Amino acid sequence: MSNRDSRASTVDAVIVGAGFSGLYLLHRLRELGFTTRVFERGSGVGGTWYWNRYPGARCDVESMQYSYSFDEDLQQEWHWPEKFSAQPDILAYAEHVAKRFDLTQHIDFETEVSKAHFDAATRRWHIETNTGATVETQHLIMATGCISTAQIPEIDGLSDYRGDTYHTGKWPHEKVDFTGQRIAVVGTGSSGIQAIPVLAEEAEHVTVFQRTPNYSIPSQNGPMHLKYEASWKQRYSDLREEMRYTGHGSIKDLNDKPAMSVDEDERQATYKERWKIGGAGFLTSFNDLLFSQESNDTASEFVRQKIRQIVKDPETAEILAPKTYPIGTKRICIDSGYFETYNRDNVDLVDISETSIKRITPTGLIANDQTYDFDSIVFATGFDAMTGTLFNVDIRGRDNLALKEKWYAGPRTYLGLMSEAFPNLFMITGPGSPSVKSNMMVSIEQHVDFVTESIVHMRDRELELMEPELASEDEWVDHVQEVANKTLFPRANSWYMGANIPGKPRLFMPYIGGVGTYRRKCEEIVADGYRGFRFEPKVAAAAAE
Ligand code: N01
Repeated sequence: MSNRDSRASTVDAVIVGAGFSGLYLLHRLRELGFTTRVFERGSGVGGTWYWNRYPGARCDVESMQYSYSFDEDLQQEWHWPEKFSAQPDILAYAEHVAKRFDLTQHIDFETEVSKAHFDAATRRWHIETNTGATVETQHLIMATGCISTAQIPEIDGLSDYRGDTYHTGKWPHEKVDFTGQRIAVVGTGSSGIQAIPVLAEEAEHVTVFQRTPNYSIPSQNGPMHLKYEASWKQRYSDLREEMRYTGHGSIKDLNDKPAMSVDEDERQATYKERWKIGGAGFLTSFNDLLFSQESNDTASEFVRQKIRQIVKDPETAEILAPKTYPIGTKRICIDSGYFETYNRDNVDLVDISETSIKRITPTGLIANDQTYDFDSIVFATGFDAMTGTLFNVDIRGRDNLALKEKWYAGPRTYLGLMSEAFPNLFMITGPGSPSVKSNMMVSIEQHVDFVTESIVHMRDRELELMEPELASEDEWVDHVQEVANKTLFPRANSWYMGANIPGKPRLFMPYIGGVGTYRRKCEEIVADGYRGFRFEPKVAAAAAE
């Protein structure tokens, strides 16, 4: 297909987003001979890694496991410089993939899809963008990511502030120089925890405003060991296959014992060893940390003790030590020298758990009845996760039903892939799938393969529409909650629960039953003739029957 054809106004599939989901989708669909349009709001590929350019941004899944598996040459040839990759290296990888598979020329950059309406008469989706482009498509695939709508809280006075403001998830492309500046950081989730140590190295003074403390485990990051890299590359295809059927889509050493089945000495020794290794594997120190409060308490206390040992000022250490929710039920953070940063003379911590920020002033902010002046404010305040980006597009299915309306009490999907009344609308890593509770690369590849194989299934059988049965969707929605309710996750006010966005329904959005379990379910459903989905033949083919 020529470059001009890819600007066609009628295509087989529209893909929204050119992150890792969109790129792989584009590659597969083009390989299979489908016509496509890809719309991307950024000026380049990479999705999350295009936007989150804040200082210290890094992936907390190991580099050898956070990459595509679909091309053997690609995975053999690519070299990751560090055990955990920094944002610029991951973005360079996304750009390399786009170039290597000749994808970039087929993407409309700086173009946001504003409307997507299903027309029952033509059985096509009608797409409109902010640039005025309109397209008719049979299939619409939302590859828009789960954490892509950045949130700056509505604080009084924000528009009057005369200094510079930043959000970690929408960081400028050019280097921001904080040298000599007094800066505020609001938010201590994964992004804040990664950015604060780096900002503290550069700025004259950093004041951190913390609403809820977070559990964080050191990454113990370092240069990639060439022997380690070679050991992965020798067995890459076997290891990738193993990853696909694990609990979280990555190979971690799960200790298959409950925490309380061993004595105190063994428990402490296990946590110490895991802390030394670093990374999210701390949560697999025992097999019941996310199910048993008693077991979880032992891990939570271990981390609190570590914080008390690292942070020299006991009052600061106590503010940093999380006590109101079980470890792991808000996304575990992985850091490089986070708690140590509070031993620096140029870093202060302000506890706003009881009071919140009262207002922003032209020169700073007021919190706890104290006035602070800042040259810049960095918001590390998170995202309207999983549904926010989908709702930013006016998506309407059968009978003009808005997705937002259908999901007013929480997302309703079958397998996190489709929603009834929205034929041929697919979501990559949508709510109700393992998505953010997994190694995203593994879940992305699985969903892209599922979607492209479904589209081929339809083409081969002259089917025109695919849609979940309402009963299957209802059953799946209940199942997602049932599985989550057996865990400790609902006990935290996390973005997994929608708790960070005022007015958002409170329910656990991802599927926590495990990446392998989920994958097997999908395989069984396909083997059983796409159980729970219904298809409609092409109108002409139907009439001929
Ligand atoms: O966002 P968050 P994030 N006043 O929502 C606080 C992925 N990620 O960007 O906890 C004051 O976790 C809020 O406080 P509270 C990863 O999946 C991955 O850090 O709601 N504070 C919290 O402290 C991650 O989970 C990587 O009480 C306010 C913070 O802002 C997800 O992205 C790196 C506030 C937001 O934390 C999101 O992480 C980075 C207010 N009005 C991100 N509103 C890696 O791979 C919010 N906060 C390593």
